[in-house]
Amino acid sequence: MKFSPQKAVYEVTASEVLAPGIEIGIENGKISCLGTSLPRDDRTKIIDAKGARVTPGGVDSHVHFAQDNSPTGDDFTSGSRSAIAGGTTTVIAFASQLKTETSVIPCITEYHTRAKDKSYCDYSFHLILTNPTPAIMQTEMPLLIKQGITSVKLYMTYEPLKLGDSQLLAVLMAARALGFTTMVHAENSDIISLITDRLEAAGHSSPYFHAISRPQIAENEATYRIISLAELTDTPILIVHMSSEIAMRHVRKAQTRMLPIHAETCPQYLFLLSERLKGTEKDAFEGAKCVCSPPLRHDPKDLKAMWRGIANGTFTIFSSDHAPSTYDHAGGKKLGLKDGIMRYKNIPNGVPGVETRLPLLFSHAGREKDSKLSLQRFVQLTSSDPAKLYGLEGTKGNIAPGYDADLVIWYPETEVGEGVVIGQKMLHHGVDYTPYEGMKVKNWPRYTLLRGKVVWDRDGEGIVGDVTAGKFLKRGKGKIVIGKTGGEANGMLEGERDFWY
Ligand code: DUC
Ligand code: ZN
Ligand code: ZN
Ligand code: ZN
Repeated sequence: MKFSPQKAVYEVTASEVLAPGIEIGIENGKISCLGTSLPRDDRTKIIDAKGARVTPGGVDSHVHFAQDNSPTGDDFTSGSRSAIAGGTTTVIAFASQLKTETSVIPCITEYHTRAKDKSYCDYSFHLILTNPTPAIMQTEMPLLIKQGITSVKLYMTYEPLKLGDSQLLAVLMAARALGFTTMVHAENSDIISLITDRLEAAGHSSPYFHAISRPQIAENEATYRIISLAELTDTPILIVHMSSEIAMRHVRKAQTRMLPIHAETCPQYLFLLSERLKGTEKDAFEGAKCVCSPPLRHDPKDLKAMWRGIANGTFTIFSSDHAPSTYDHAGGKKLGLKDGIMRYKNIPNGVPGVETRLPLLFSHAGREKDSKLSLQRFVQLTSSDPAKLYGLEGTKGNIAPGYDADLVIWYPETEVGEGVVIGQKMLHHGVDYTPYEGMKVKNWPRYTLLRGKVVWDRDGEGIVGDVTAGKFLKRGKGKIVIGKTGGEANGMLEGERDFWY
């Protein structure tokens, strides 16, 4: 399908903001106006979206593409292709510093090379900081911010990545001074090591024991600790990929005190349980397909708790944490299977999900009795709030004049009929499985538009976008979505902080 670059009008009957019958006018890739009976001429291309829902293009602010530590996973081409087929038009991937690197500039340059002219959707990077030296924090971070890289991810676990409390504090102090956004992987490293060593000694090493080795208490402790450090330094944070209620409660309590503590969860923690790690009768190692961290939890109650956080606002972001490795490949998940012996410790962590993220959640959004969240909440979690938190407000995540015309048009429900059954065969990622095989969703994006151009046409040719179309997004500083800085921290006297702050 081709569009005149000059002007296009899309009739829609509903979106998160629009009344039925409102048209969306698009010029030069941007939304130019919303209204009824918009002017049109013979160059105008029209999509009739009567009866459909139109939502802003998905912003997936947590994906791992072309990262060194998942060599059999997706690169920018396969990952972004998968993104647009599932309604996501912006991804924020990671550029990962090695512990031995004393400058992050070469790392950023390298990741730009991996993405440039190789992406179907727009993209940016978060920097994974594993060695936050004073020089990097004082000299290089301001430079990166100028270049539009305004967020970092910190790990509290994994030997090659983790930071100690003094390093976490140093980054938080720099974040407060410079205004970048800090994401944190919160799990207690020593708890995991202790259990892992003891499981190994007892001969428990199949994929299921991955979940046993990372109990909720490990997430709970690290979550409370990083919230305390953020509170002390009065710095906003986002805790990524949360999986357990006990940890989520710390977030909720902090938010109630108006602290800027944000949290993210992912599809795997809403839909999958640890029993999946046991694999199949035919092949116990199949459980490796569902190894991710934090791990899948044991009880349906755990899933329910995450759904509560989705609906009640505890979570600011619903991302995919798309971090797959190929299953049937010696260098992928099969690293955990050697000479017939399963060793979960060696299975790369992470599942695919960039393409299924929106359809899975959209299926539960609406006004029906069994809906778990409203359509507006769906848009906040998957598009508008990640755009705000990571400095893309004004460009991405909204259907309003001036914003990029990134849109998803969903089938009118009457046309979907029986819905869509998810299967590896229909997906566009580069890996060889989906953990959602056989799961039914109500809808699938009919069209995805990136800056006014159709890039995904489900009933037509499928992927119709251009692999060089994705642009690097120079992001501004993120906006706090929940709480505020300057709040009164627990356990500190008023004014006490002023002596050193
Ligand atoms: N953390 C992530 O963010 N993704 C995959 C694995 C992990 O530990
Ligand atoms: Zn590097
Ligand atoms: Zn992580
Ligand atoms: Zn991740």
